[in-house]
Amino acid sequence: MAGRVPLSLLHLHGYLKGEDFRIRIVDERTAPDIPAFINSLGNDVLCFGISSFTGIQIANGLKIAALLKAKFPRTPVIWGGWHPSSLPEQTLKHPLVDIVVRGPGEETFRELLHALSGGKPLSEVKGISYKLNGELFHNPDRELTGVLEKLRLSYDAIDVEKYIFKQPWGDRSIGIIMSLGCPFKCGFCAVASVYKCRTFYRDLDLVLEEIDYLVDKHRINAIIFDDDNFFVSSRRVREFCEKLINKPYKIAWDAGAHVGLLLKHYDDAALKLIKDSGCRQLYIGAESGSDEVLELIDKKATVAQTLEYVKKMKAIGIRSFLSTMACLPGTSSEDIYMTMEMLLKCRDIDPDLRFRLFYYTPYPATPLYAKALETGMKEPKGLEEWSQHTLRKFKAPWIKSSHRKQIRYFYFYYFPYSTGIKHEAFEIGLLNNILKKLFRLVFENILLVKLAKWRTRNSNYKFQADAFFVIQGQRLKSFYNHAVRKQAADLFSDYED
Ligand code: B12
Ligand code: SF4
Repeated sequence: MAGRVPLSLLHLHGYLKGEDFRIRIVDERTAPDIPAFINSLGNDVLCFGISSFTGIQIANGLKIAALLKAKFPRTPVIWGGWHPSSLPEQTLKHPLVDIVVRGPGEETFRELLHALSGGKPLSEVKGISYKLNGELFHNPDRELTGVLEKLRLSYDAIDVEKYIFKQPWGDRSIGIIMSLGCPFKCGFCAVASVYKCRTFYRDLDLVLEEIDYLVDKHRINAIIFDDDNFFVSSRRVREFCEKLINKPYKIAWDAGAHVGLLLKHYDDAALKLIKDSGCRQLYIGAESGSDEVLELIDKKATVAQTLEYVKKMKAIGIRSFLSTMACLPGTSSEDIYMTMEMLLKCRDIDPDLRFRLFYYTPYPATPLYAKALETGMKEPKGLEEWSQHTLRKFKAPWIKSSHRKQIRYFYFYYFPYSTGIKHEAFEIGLLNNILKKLFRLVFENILLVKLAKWRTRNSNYKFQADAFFVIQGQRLKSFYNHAVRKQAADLFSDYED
């Protein structure tokens, strides 16, 4: 499985259907040989486009841009997506970048293609930054418009089969979106920088047609909605659920919500409808077990609401998923313990609940970014340095190694061992059977389970030799999976020092 469908590119391709341009999507995750592909291209290419988040995608984008520039030095290389949109000036300074498309790209890219083919000067294309004779120019922003509404995505431009993945409730799952943007502006999140706290919807019937197509053509049986905040409009969600229930097929789905908004606008009847239409999991950004931290990140939600949400989901029969984060600048180790306590309380309400506990990673164009810089984060100086800015590699100066250790212990030992369920962390990296049994006997035995239960019941995290021992086991497993089984880096390596 390659990862999520490249929605950015399907949007651009879909929007440009009917225009007089031939567009090819090449996904570095699925293309077998990009250098060979580049070599096969003739001299009639108008431009190249590269899409990138902040992080590792930049490194791969730069490698590809270098190959393109080597063969086609005069063909413009256009960068779009979250990283170039967040830092257009710095991005544009890189020699492998000629033009940056800022924010939603559909109309900007269309006009840009016309401009490049001689229609009008670059200075007239809103929403781009570009280089001319070594000078940098930033055109005015493009207004946000409703291009999304009637957009049909070009699934025929990619090999959809490569993006189908397994979920517990469907072995042929795919990610799609119904809307983009969100009314909130949480401190760590970049969404408001582009969508200005507005939400843009796709036409419901077109989305349902898209689902029909994916079910008919690709036997999709589960959908993950990648919307920023799927539940913003309760009227649309109700309509969607009613229409889905009336389909001749059954499809499972999951989506993300803001907890305050969900509790306010969805009563039990609405939640039941959501459940009946196939919703299996509903995830929220619970973020922290400390109301003070929630205020610091402007979450507009409380710890009590998180507990209430888990209770409601349990009663209705939808699985809760909590995304949490720790180690924000200016917070203390006490906050980590409060988040641990909150997760354990939620687990007491619903033992089947799932969660992730991330270290906070600052992103440009987010409200908390300035605080991160003030607190000692060294700003990456260019694209190469930004490509190392990932959950795994970024080491915030304010995160002590004792904090990292505590999170590791909780995530890989205290929580899963005391729950007795298969935590996400243990669903990865399979050793073969004998090794697995041996591993379980040494590192997952009943004594450790009892100790984990005792510690979490009594909130006693002193003298953590047992945790240290369990983590060595995880380290061993992770090492074995990389070195012997040649697997890609696993979840455990995200939490290594
Ligand atoms: C779905 C999603 C995921 C999915 C799938 C990601 C994927 N690889 O496709 C998962 C869950 C895996 C994920 C993971 C992460 N995500 Co995420 N994710 C999203 C989400 C909600 C939707 C992405 C999407 O499909 N958008 C829809 C498309 C149509 O919009 P778009 O990508 O912006 O593309 C448009 C424009 O940018 C532009 N454009 C884009 N590329 C190009 C290229 C050219 C040439 C042109 C002209 C234009 C152009 O035109 C497009 C059409 O309008 C976004 C928020 C958002 N609203 O986009 C966050 C978001 C992108 N994620 C974010 C983050 C931080 C992460 C993680 C690092 C989180 C973590 N702690 O692990 C990881 C790392 C992912 C990685 N390195 O690949 C941040 C990124 C910030 C940044 N500066 O990069 C965002 C913005 C959310 C946030 N909270 O701020 N994510
Ligand atoms: S609710 Fe989610 S999408 Fe909306 S601003 Fe907060 S983190 Fe971002």
